Formats: sequence, structure tokens, C-alpha cells
Amino acid sequence: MKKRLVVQGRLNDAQLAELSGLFEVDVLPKSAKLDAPESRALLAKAHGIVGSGLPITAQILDAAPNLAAIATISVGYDSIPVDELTKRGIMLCNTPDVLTETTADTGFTLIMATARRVVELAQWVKDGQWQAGVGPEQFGSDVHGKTLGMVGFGRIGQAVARRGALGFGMKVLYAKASAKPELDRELGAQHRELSELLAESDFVCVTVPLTAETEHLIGAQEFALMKPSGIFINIARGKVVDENALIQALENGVIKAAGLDVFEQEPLPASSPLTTMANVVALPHIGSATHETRDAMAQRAVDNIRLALQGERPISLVNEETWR
Ligand code: 8YV
Repeated sequence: MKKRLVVQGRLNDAQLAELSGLFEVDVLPKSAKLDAPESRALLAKAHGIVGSGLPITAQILDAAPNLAAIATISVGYDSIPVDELTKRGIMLCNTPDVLTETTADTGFTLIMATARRVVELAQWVKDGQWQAGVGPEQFGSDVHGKTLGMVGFGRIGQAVARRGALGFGMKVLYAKASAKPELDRELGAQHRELSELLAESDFVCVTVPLTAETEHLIGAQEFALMKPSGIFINIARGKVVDENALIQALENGVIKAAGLDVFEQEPLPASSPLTTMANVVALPHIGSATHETRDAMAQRAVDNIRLALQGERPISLVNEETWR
């Protein structure tokens, strides 16, 4: 008898066909929730779940007694209780590597857009204001040759740093990661304590995963350590930052600008001051959102769930303990 899969998230036709050839596949509509009563009957029979942005709860796991593997179409898995899965022997697979460069591109887009005020000035042109001429009021800040402080120096953090060091001649500092001598050699990167990094950097870019230790890692105290000309970039998770403290820091000139792809609440409420501040570039969590990368992420999730349910080792297994 074929194993059963619940799929929630965007797979292309070829990916769905691949899975349907091997498993009985139930595709949930985008708006459906895994914890909704309509999903329970499907979960009861499911051996695997594939999906993006999956909030997994103990109730969902209780409803799925046959579940052997979850493949999330994301590198982050902060909405999934890994320990609970491990306790139940359920494999968790994610999609590292395939999104690293695209997410770093997004980070660098935010660095450039904030420093050169791209969004604000493009709107200024659209509003017909160029006729009055460009003056110091429209000037931005240099990116090349400045100091880039990476809070987190994993795959994505290193890829942002590589762009900064090799493409823009930036001095790279990093914190919240162990010292990495090979990158110190390649990029001239230097390890710092977080407080030192905040004080020395022109751009502070957050790439740490959200965990109990990193929740609100950056708050009022940390913004106060930054230069008043400092620009803050977050491509990690909104909850790594105390968003109210960020808003205060931007409003009070404690820091100069922010480029944000992630927020404490997503979608960002239309009432948030971050939607209207001129010195903020806010993106709708599109770090990995290109056709090529989202296809590659979905394919990695397909490969992971196929291998896991066929008794082979998935490519990207988060909880190694479940693999025997
Ligand atoms: C995901 C992300 O696409 O991979 C991650 O962790 O944040 C994005 O790339 C997003 O979480 C939707 O699944």
C-alpha cells in the first residue's frame, strides 16, 4: 500500500507528479490550516507532510499517529517543535544551501536600498519632485569601504559578507558565531563580541536563526550601541529584534535607517509605523522568493520526503537522532 502525504505549499506540476507516482498525495488549499477540523482526517492517515511556513503543534502531531517525516520548504524551522518531533521519532527535513545566495542577494539589496535611499527617491521621481533638482537633501551614504557587522555567520551570513568584502571592499565583522579562521583569511573578517560589533559597524545585518537564545537579541540597549549613522538590516526572523525598540530607535535618530525583510508579525500590520517611515525599506519576507530558488527549495523538500519515506537518509535532516 502506498504511503500517504499531505502537501501544503507550492510545488510545481512535475514535483507533484513525482510525489504522486510514489505516494497517495493530498494537497491542501493554500488557505487551509493543518490544525483545522477538515485537515484532521488527512493527518490521521499521513506518513509525511510537505509544506512551507508550517506551524506544527503537539495537537497536529497527536492527530497524525503514522507520521514519519516532515519536509519544510524553508531553511528556518522556528515554527516547528523539533524536540517534540525527535521524541516521537519523526524526521524533520529543511532546505539549506539552495537558498543561501538568493537570501544573501536580498540582504545586499536592503543594504544598497537603505544606504542610497532607493525606494524613497524612486517615489520622489514618480511624484514629480525631481524638477526641483537633486541636492544634499537627497544624498545617501556610501556602502563600499564601510564596516559590515554580521550578527550570525552561518551560510547566509557568510554569503552576505562575501558580497560586502569581495564586491564592495567592506571590512567584515561577525558576532554570535564561533571564530572562523578560514573566513578571516578569505574575507579579512574579524570576530567580535556583539557589543563591539554594534559600536564599530556602519551596517549591522542579522542572519541568526530564531531560537530561545536569540529571541529579542537586539533591543533598545543594542540600538543605543550603534552609530547614529548606522543602518540596521534584518533578513533572519522578526522576533530576533524587539520591534518596538527598533521603531523608537528609528524615530529618535538613535540609528539612521533599517532594511527589513522579516517582522515580529507577518504579514506586517498595515498600521505599523514601519510601513510609513521614510528611513525604512520593508519587504514582504521575500528573502528566498525568486522562481529559481523557490523551485529548488520545493525540489529539495520533495527529495527529502521521498528519501525519508523510502527509508533512505534525507539530504537535509535537522534532527539526526531520528536517523538510525
Ligand atoms: C521561506 C525562509 O520561504 O527558508 C526560510 O527559512 O524564511 C523563507 O525562505 C519562508 O519561511 C516560507 O516558507
